[in-house]
Amino acid sequence: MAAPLRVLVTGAAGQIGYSLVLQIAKGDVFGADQPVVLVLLDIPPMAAVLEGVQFELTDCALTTLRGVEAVTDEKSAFTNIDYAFLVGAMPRKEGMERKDLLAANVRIFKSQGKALADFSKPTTKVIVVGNPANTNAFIAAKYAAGKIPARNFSAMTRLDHNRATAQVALKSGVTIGDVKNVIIWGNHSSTQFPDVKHAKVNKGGSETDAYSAVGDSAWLQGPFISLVQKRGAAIIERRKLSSAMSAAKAACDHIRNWHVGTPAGEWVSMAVPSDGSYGIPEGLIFSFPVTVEGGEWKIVQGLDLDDFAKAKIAATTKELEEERDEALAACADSKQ
Ligand code: NAX
Repeated sequence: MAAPLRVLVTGAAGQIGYSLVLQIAKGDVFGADQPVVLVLLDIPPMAAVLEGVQFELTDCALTTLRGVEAVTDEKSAFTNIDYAFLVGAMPRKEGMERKDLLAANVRIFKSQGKALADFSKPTTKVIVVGNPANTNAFIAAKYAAGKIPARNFSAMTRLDHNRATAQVALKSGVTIGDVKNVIIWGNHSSTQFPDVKHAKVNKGGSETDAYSAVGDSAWLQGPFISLVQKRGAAIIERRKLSSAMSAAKAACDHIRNWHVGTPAGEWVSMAVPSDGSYGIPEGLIFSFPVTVEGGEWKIVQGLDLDDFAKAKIAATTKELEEERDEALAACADSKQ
């Protein structure tokens, strides 16, 4: 059996963490033959809860789980890890302005970026789930630069990708496995652009495009887009809590594809540092269609974008540029 991978989950006392740690521990991400050591980080007031999660993981008696460490300091958390799931973030509190929320998160991700540089490996790979995920990933990458390449940083738009795939399957009357290559462009926010122009659906034994399979262009260009963009809010309204089970599953899908690759002819959506593809400013953490081989992602090139798509992509790019600039200003203000 391979040597264990050291996998960090931050915010591990939270609700996404509770679903996520089990999936990683039982082999859903790295495989049934790959042992893991889980490192759980949360803030000191959550130490007892974290210990409870640690106890439960031990009690799962999993053959793939070779150890669980529950910690509340960054040095212990980030030392020698192979993968980091950065889930913990400052939630929006009543009366908090967007700008205050961004500044609070910039402090967290600046500190964690430095901890990655100081204590992690040059090969460590990072997924940021905590919101604003794209911009938090941008800040963490900035402060880990020099030690860890920017391309090892990503933010999660896989939940949006999975939501879009599921809606196309439902509307086409096929199963999830029959739908591939939807795309989420841009930010993990309501400006994201869920695009099915290049998606393929296997219907009745033959492969067709999603527009033909769904048979309702007006729905795909209107209600479908808002449904995916606002799905998180719809879940909060009903559950009185934000998405957790589906978010944890998506984080596992994201890292599994990064670790083992994407199937031939298929891509997934990942927010990664732009290399200028599709005119997106270099360095912005932007959700693109990507394929993965040998642990390296590649942005899918050469997809045609019509004027509708270009306008949607421009809007989400503008939002990300604004967030990036506000975050950089907050970095300059913060002394830590
Ligand atoms: P919870 O509030 O249940 O848990 C968050 C945990 O993070 C708490 O235990 C908290 O103590 C901890 N935390 C706060 N600051 C920390 C720090 N500096 N270091 C370590 N831990 C810290 O939130 P949960 O529902 O689990 O959501 C976590 C994050 O995921 C939120 O920012 C949320 O907005 C974001 N989401 C992102 C999604 C995505 O698709 N990218 C979807 C789901 C989710 O909404």
